[in-house]
Amino acid sequence: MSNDLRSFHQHLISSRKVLAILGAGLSASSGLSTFRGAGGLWKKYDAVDLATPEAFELDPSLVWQFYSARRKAALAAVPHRGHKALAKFSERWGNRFLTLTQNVDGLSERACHPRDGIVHLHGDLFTLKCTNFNCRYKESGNFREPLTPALANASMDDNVGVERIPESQLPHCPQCNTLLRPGVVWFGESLPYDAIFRADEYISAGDVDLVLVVGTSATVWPAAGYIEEVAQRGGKVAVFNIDESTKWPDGWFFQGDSAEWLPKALE
Ligand code: BJW
Repeated sequence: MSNDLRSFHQHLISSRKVLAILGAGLSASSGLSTFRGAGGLWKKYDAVDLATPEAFELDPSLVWQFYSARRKAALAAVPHRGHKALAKFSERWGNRFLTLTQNVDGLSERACHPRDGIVHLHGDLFTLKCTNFNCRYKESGNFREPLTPALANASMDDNVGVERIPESQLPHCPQCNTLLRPGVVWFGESLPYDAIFRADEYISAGDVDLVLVVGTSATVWPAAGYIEEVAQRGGKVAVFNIDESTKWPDGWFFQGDSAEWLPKALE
């Protein structure tokens, strides 16, 4: 794989359409943890193990503290030059650029990424959903901190412990008083229908000539599948990642911090 910016730029400017797939590594330089590898632990728990319906069912207190700590960390974080470069590129390219983000931290929005140019595959931290299937209450853009007084101590700090919070003191639905959950997509759950629809519609036209793969281990489906799909249809792949160990389809590999590389690549 090449790290030649000149040949990358030549391909970029001649591309009919461009896709970006974003992962947790994009926000690492804003101080947010990744899921796997060195950044993937919260206290003594594996972050991936907490992102499941089973974990929430078993211990909603633990999982709510994990998500509360991440809401706080995301609110305190600031989007960096990489988020901004993607946002500006989206403004310039309009409907010839689509970003599929796996991130739930809201940093792309805070970098002024055009709303119709970004699709949230895995939901977001600031949406709450009722766990009562018959209720269907959903609240977006809830930045209240803490969500309940009992969650005030939830923290990313390893030295701050995890408390056993009674279920009655966790967030509850204002309509039916059932337990609320974070509006994110956990393993085994379907992605939002409109997100899948937009991704499929954009890619299946067959004219995506380039996919930017930013800060993701590309281990989670269907997000990882979109990279392969573009490559199979003849599009090139440009990877922005600090770790070179993953095998990628042929294209460009810009090793290092995506906050450093993206402005050079896209501005
Ligand atoms: C840097 C950096 C810097 C660090 N600069 N880089 C087909 C085949 C096999 C399995 C499946 C399949 N289809 C579906 C499945 C099952 C499952 C799945 O994919 N399993 C795999 C583990 C195999 N998928 C699902 O269940 C999905 N649902 C679904 O498909 O429904 C239908 C269905 C269900 C079941 C069976 C079949 C069909 C849902 C997936 C939901 C994922 N949810 C999470 C949690 C979201 C909420 C939250 O944030 O808490 O999403 S899990 C977690 O992983 C999170 C992330 O978005 C996602 C991806 O992680 P990401 O972003 O790549 O982070 P990391 O940590 O893995 O990587 C960071 C990278 O950054 C690293 O490479 C670093 O090197 C790099 N980096 N600093 C640049 N400064």
